[in-house]
Amino acid sequence: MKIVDLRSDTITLPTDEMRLAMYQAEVGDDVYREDPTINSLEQLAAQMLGKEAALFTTSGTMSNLLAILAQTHHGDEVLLGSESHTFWYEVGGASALGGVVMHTIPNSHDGQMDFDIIEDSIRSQNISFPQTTLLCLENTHNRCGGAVLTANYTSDAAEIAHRHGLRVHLDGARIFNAAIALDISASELVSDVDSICLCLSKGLSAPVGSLLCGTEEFIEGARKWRKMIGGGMRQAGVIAAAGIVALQTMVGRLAEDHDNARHLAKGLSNIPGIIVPHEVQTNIVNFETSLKVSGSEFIQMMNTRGVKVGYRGDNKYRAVTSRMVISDDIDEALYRIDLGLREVH
Ligand code: TLP
Repeated sequence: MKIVDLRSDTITLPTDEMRLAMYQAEVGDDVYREDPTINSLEQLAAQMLGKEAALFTTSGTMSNLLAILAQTHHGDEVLLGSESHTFWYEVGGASALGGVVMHTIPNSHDGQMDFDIIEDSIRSQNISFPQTTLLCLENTHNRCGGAVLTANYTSDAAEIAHRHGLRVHLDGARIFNAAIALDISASELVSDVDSICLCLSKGLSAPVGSLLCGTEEFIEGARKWRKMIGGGMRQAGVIAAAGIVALQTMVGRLAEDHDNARHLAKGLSNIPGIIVPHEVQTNIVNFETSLKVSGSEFIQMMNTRGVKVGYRGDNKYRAVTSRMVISDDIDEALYRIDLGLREVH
């Protein structure tokens, strides 16, 4: 039985072209800035996102942490979405290591935060208040089912932040999914944010890595922080090589993942007992069940039928499409889920 793994797009395996590029990569000591492959990857990412410079990091979590460390001071306040990845899944690193207060603003189901609430949350000058110095956005929005923030939304949010002297960081782990869904260039989409991270290891299928992008000055600061937290790598061109292939060859095909996700969402909503609450915009499908089975029973039941999805608590689930699942696999998963639920009823 073929397993249909819909837990995440992080499960994507490197392509043969990536493995060959890794084998052939020219390398050097990156702490001395002498790894030509890393230098090329950083230049390519900066150019694709329209920023001056980029820094290769081990993960999206590290990039987001560095963005906060390099743009705040200990004790500052950071505004971020109540459903943001940084708030939920980065082990509280911004507070633990950066000493910042994470002030959450409600995310609506489309990943947006209300502009009035953002503006009202920015602290005035008062001896008793922390200084609000950074606004974080996320595009596409993971917990909000891969929702896309438009270029206008991003610019308007950045305008509010900048008017009050804040900087803006965008968690763009899946920024190319957003750009493809909106049919605009990624650089246009992020032109008004000060820093952005993108991930190579999700739908783009590279085995490791993320890039943090912004001004030369910001990246120099982030590079120093990266060294402090042990992220200064040596001949890491062997992994950066796969990242170059990812950026050069894997962006366009993300549209296929979006088509598969829409197909999955449509099929799921036709199964009695399953609800897909919101329109699917990219490669993440959030769905809910109104069944008597518990979440863990549902997951177990799906596992025995060779379908893997993520559990989000409260009878809520996540299915993510990627290069590892083709359209036929989606049909197979739908068939197995339908069959399984009929047996439970
Ligand atoms: N997300 C993972 C899990 O951590 C939930 C996934 O399976 O989706 N920002 C966003 C928006 C992300 O979705 C993720 C990973 C990260 C940052 C962190 O990236 P990594 O895993 O490279 O640290």
